[in-house]
Amino acid sequence: MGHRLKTLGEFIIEHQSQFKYSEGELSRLLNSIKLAAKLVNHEVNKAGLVDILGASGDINIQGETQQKLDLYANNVFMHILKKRDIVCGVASEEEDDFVVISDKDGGHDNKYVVLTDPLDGSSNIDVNVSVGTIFSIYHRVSGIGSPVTKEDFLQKGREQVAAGYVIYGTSTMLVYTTGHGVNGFTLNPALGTWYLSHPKMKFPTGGKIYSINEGNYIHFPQGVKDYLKYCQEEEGNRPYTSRYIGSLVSDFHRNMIKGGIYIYPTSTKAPKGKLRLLYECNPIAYIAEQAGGKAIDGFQCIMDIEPTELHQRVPFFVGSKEMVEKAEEYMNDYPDDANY
Ligand code: AHM
Ligand code: MG
Repeated sequence: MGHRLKTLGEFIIEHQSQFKYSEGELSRLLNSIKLAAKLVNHEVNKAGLVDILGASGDINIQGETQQKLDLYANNVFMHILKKRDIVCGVASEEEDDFVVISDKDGGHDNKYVVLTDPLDGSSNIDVNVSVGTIFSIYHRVSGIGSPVTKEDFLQKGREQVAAGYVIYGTSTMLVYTTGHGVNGFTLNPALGTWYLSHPKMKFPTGGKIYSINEGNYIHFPQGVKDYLKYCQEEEGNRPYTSRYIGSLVSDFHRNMIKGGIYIYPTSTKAPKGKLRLLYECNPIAYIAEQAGGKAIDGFQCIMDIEPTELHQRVPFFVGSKEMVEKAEEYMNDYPDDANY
């Protein structure tokens, strides 16, 4: 018999000691995330079958119509995170404000906060295209024994103790880091077990994929336009290949495996970009750096940005280090664009 594949549960236990501050809580927290991911996966896979599809009609704080599955995923993650005696508060892209876990639920004595985009790219569900869950975990800065505060959530990405995403794709994967590299686990849906399928994930060198919504070209900053021209030039290993799913987790995941850059810049339509610093960019940036890549807002590292509000947006350039650095060079030709 060949060697047996390692499961996520085994992996978490083996690497328990690498978690900063943790006395086993982070392992339990990851265990609860893998359970929530399975529930969401099950529901996402049924999306074409049941009448859960389509807009639920509610508008979220950013004025976007929420899809029913967004709400479902949000509820699952909220519920599972509340009930584990680990988390003192949760902030979600789908909630207007952060959620305090009450003293009754033991929340005041818990050490961690979780920030999540429970179902990113949900406009893709109706058309059977991959979506994802993104999560980010911090140690609280406020004192144990008190309710969670906004400051616990407004920490720089550098302070993350773990981050990851689930991709509901042709197969379902959970990819995460605790600051000791990036590992990817694939779900065997028949058994409900996650197996270590992608150990120590790293961006390959010599990436050739660029991912950007080029329909917005006319609204892009000049540095981005110049970089796109560079991507399309005939020279060395260029022109690059353009690939854009419109689902951050999927675009990022492919680029990490094949080598590439994802860009969601500022534009005259979205002067601060579209993606959210806390729920989307920081966790993806942490994974990118841990996989040897880089993530910037065009000028500075995403994880060095001091957050000022929960739903803050930032321009986002993430992927293979040398590609992001090349884009950064072009951005630096227009230093005024750093003041977005
Ligand atoms: P969402 O959080 O409302 O789903 O928006 C985020 C998504 C990303 O997954 C994706 O990369 C981007 O929005 C696509 O935006 P656009 O359609 O403007 O290209
Ligand atoms: Mg999102």
